[in-house]
Amino acid sequence: MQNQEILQSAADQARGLAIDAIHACSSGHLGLPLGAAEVGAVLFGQDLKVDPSDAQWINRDRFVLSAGHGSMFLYGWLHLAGFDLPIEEIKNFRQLHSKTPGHPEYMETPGVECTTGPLGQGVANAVGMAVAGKMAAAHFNTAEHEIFNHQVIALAGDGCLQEGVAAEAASLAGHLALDNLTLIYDSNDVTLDAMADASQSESVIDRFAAYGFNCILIEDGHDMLAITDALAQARSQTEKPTFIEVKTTIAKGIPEVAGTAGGHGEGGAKFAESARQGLGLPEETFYVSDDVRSFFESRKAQQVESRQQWDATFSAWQAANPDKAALLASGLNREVPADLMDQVQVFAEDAKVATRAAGSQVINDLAKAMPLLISGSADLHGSTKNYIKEVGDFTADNHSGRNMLFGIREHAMGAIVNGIGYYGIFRPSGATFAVFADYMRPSVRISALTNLPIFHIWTHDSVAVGEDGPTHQPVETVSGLRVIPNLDVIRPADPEETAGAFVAA
Ligand SMILES: Cc1ncc(C[n+]2csc(CCOP(=O)(O)OP(=O)(O)O)c2C)c(N)n1
Repeated sequence: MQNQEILQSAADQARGLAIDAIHACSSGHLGLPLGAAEVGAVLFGQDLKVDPSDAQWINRDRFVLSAGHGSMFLYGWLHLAGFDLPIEEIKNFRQLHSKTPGHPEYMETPGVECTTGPLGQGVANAVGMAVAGKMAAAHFNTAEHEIFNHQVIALAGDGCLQEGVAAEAASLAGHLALDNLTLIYDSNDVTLDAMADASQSESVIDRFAAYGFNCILIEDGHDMLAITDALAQARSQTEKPTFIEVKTTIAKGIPEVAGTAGGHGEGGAKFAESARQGLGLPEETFYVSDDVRSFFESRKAQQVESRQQWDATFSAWQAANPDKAALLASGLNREVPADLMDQVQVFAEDAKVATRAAGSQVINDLAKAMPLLISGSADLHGSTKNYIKEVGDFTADNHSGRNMLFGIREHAMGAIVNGIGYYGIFRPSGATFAVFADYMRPSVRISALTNLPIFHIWTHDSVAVGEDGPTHQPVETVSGLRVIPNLDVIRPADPEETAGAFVAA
């Protein structure tokens, strides 16, 4: 690797930024930004296909920091890579109204793809983005022009991978053979309270192999050549998602806490001065050297140039495919036909139709009016009745299918739907029985917090589900959903109201 020396300086300076930011506010998490600094250097200095001057470029690689507590990792690298995140924002880490909140928040910071912090969900968001990337390629690429061909890369720690939602999502990602997805596992043997072996003893990499991932183990996670090689292998995959286990030393750079649970949080910040000396950093805090700055400036110039080449392809594609171009623009602008209410079935006031049967008719009408509408179910399409007819299922072999078969994975369904929503072209939804909304509640909460253009369908909202018994009777469920801030909960009571509810959603 030609740039190894400069990337090593960048890694140590990124460590310095994390130490200084966390020291300044006396809170935050040092462990991941210091432990995974070389991963960051290779990703942002070499691997990621992004345009820092336009964080919304539609064919960018999506990078998801699933381990959101390590937010200074993301902020430090976005700053160095030349995104619109000036050093003042790094100095304002964790302050109210800064662009550098304690955990990454969607729409607050250029380059932050999604809100993370609740562990595990970011993995499922990344799976959703990878699904959306495949869908976008299937809907919009043509034999002449490839508009979408990016990767989705997520960084997760032990905490994320202990969470069930990550397991649910990874299992589906393997099944769907999402070869555009790479999951990097920051394997540092430490969680928060203790060493990871206090609460886990399975081989995580074997688990991911069983899910159907192409698995790579990097014994020394500070070896940038090994990281470069693994990421290149991931990019050339054409059959499976890739899982890269990177053995790192948590809080590397602060010898007093490195490699221990004491390195996870802000505890090491009290050793800031000696740590900075040990890393070869000058006394000046928030230091970035001229050579590191100019390395990233020239990298950004190259990235902008590649982006311009893509722009030329995109213009040619637009000219050759005006209908596709209009559809893409409508998806990106979250447009909904103004006359949508006129395009769905009208039900008589006294129509004797179950609300979910009415919903089935309406979602099929909506799907005709909105070609980017996606409908999924957690193995209950037969009961939730939200299957879109004649558009096929999204499978490993059919990326243009518009029905998602999530399997019995409600939490992942919510977070994958969020991932498709973050991606920003499709309008996805997921369905299950109302009583199981609680299985997906954490991702519903995030979807509300982030204003995502997605919706959830929860059927069988009645104590009258009768024979199924109390486990299936959603007595308190709707009240519980209504207390989630910014979540519109509509409870239609007849076919006419059902039509209105779907159109409103
Ligand atoms: C769902 C959820 N539960 C608990 C937490 C609190 N928490 C934040 S980080 C962490 C430990 C994570 O361990 P790991 O992923 O190994 O992170 P590392 O120590 O490597 O930084 C915990 C329990 C959380 N953010 N989300």
